[in-house]
Amino acid sequence: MTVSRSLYFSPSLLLSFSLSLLLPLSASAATSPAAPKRPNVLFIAVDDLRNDLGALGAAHARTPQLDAFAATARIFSHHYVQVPTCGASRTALLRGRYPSEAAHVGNGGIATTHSTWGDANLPAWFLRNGYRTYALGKITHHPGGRTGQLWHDGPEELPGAWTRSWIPQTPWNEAENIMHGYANGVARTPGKTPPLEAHAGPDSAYPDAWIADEAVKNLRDLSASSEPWFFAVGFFKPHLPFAAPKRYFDLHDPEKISALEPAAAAKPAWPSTWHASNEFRKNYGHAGRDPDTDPAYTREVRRAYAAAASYVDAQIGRVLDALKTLDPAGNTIVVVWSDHGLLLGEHGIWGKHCLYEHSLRSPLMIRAPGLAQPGVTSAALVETIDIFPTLADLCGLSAPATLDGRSLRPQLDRPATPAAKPARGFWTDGQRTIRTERWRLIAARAADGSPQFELFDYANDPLETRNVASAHPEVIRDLLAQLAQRPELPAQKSSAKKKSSTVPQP
Ligand SMILES: [Ca+2]
Repeated sequence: MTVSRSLYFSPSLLLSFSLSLLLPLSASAATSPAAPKRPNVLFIAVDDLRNDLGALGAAHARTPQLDAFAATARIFSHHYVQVPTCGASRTALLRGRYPSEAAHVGNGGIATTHSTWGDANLPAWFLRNGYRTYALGKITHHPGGRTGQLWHDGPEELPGAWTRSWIPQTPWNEAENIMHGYANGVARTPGKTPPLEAHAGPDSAYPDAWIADEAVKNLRDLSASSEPWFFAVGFFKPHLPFAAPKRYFDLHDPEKISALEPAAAAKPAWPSTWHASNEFRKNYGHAGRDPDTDPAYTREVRRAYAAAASYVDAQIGRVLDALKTLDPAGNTIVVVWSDHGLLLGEHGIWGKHCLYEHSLRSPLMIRAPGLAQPGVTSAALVETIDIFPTLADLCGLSAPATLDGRSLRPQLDRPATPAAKPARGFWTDGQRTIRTERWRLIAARAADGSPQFELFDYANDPLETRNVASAHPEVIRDLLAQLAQRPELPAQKSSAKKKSSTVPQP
């Protein structure tokens, strides 16, 4: 079945809308019934969710709500983020651009560089185009969008972009505590509290149920609005600590958590960009246990992550159910996105902060009114920077000339449409990667400053167990030439390989 793109936001309707803007106010009001309201957008951000969804083929996952949503949406099985850490990935999302300075690969990229952006960022762009823009929960690096003490007050992280940016009042009180919270308002004690928690209590024992409550309440208010709205709702799980009500753990039998292939779990034997998993190992207390050497603990950690994913799935489902009631015709554009993936023992890494496949690949699903072939997966390589131009396109807005991404309308119209470009990723120390359908090149510098390459051939090695750089110099030349089309970021020393107590945060 082919559905005309006119079912999205038709150019003719857009023209009549634009003309109405040129009319005097009274005349405009008189003709307003003919002026279409632009589509609303519900943007759901999930934190640290890798492609472990049933709808993405993860047999062990228990994610019924997102799977049901996927059946109504375009599923992008090969979506790649630009930077594998929370704040920097969200910087790329909101700018719609690859990192172009060193600050853009750190978590402070929005706060320290937004003054040069103007309104060329996703929420400001929608605001300027007549939308009300809302950010609830974790949308930028600081949940609630404040950068002061405990992220409670102080300067806005992204001024002039949001009609409102906030977190609900909860037992965790401060934004920094809600980000890493345990059950019933307990805050993390860095380096001491555990990475896992199963609490025999209701969903509201953890923050995401509060986010869902607040989202549902505000969706009701927004649905009565005469202005179009862009509502970004940011959930916290399955980010560390892997914590959820016990009933979500009960969905996952630890005996059925499969072990990784030994070659996939091995620390790279070649000169590599491996790191020491400091966020996992140093920010939490493990009571002497190590998932690299203790198979029972490996299963516990992987099970807890799956449980946290099931918990956030249930909370997202509540928001999607409310939207279904409020907008039964499905006129709202809905995006589900995660800011990056996570390695759960692959390459001997427990975390993100690297340029391997599972760190950069994360869920992206888009539902638009009139979507052709809902539930069909697009395997095209797409990137987080594509979301801004896609939403502008679907809503009939022009897009800033500065955007690096491409609208995904071709893949929404026809899921078999191939990728428009490779996927690029960036990390500290000047590390860069490029992913094509067959290859991934990670370009870095060795300790002595010489170039260091990791090349993976997914056609023959989907688990990234062999670095074949020395066998394919011509492939490296070609991929480096493509990488060179983007500016190289100045090397910025990462703490990831050091024993410092300074640990990359989310
Ligand atoms: Ca994250």
